[in-house]
Amino acid sequence: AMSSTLPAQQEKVIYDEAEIPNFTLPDPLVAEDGTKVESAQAWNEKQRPYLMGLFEREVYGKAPAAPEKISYKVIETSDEALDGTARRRQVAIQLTDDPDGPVLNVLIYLPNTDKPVPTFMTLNFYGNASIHDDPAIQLPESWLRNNKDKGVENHQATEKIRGSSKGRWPVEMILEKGYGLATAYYGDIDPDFDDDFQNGIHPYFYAEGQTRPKPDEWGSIAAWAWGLGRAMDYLEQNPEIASDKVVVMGHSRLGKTSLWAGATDPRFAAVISNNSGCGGAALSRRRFGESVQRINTSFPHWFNDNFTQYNHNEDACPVDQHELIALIAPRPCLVCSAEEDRWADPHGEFLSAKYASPVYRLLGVEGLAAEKMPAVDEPVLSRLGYVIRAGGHDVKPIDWQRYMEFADAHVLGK
Ligand code: GTR
Repeated sequence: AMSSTLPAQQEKVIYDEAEIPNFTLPDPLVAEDGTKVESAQAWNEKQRPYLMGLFEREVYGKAPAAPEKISYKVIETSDEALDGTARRRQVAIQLTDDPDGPVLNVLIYLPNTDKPVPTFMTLNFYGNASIHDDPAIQLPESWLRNNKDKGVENHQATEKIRGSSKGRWPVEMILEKGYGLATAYYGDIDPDFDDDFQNGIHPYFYAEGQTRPKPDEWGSIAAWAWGLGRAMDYLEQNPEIASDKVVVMGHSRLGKTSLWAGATDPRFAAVISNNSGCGGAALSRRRFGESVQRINTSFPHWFNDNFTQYNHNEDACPVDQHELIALIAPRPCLVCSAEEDRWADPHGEFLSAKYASPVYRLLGVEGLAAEKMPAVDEPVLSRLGYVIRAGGHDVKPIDWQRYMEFADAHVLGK
């Protein structure tokens, strides 16, 4: 999206409920012509496609269809991974019909069982090798954000990248609970910086003469979400995976991405967003913490160009983020906040789940089982769930414990 002229640093950030402007949220159950949406059929056939079209046009941008054929190469496998406790698969998925085009490298760990494994699909920030010390994991080859501590120099991975984010990835704990973990580096799909969409996946889909996405076409979040769909194409081909039990989870910008992936791709059985904030689970109209103007200025490539119309002008947007969660209904969705991550507006994330609930109920399932913001570390694990953890913007083992408790109940039906 194009940047606004107001420098982001000059924005006053709202961190006080009393300073939130008055606003009226759009009702997900009121149709374009003002009539009430009263049946699951009316929702599925008319209202849902209408809202989906609005999010595509005004917020994330429309992504292209999946490539015609699914092509992938199994790069490496082991049935003796992690000291014999797990199976490891490394697969390169071709993202376009062009065999020389970009590939998404997916790393999969599965517990030792002969049954199809329910699996978390999660993009990562620093390459697959960053999630675990396992020396067999391939180093990422795509552009990475420089970070010496994480083992990135000159935008390239060094050996030091191995395990550098492992605190966020309790792989052994996930496998012990009977889940698989599939992960891929988001930069394989589109490097996370503003280059006018010259690198990454976008140019492969330009029409003749086109040099950047149109105002209603995909930004980077939509591209990452689309890439998750390509990973899902592969997971569906692999009989080791219970492909009807794949939970898409993401943190922060990748939490925004997991919500959009879940909304656009019904194959994801459940959706978890962690600390996703503005443009994710948080209501834009509250303008609490990160605002639409701020995010479009700091990250002009995340959303589509149309979304910049709502800088300092959130009320004009025909949708707000509770309707993004409504697009996931009736599938399970867990919204996760962190107490100190006020930039992501925990209360606004809670309210999104609350105001998506009428759609869940219309579709015959339970909505969020809380009317008021729950206390810190008192998870509300209803089918549409919400949890606020103590601490800051991060993913911790306790978060994963809650994801699995949630998935046990709503994906495995335990
Ligand atoms: C911040 C951004 C947030 C969130 C976060 C992250 O700088 O303002 O919207 O996405 O980055 O992804 O870690």
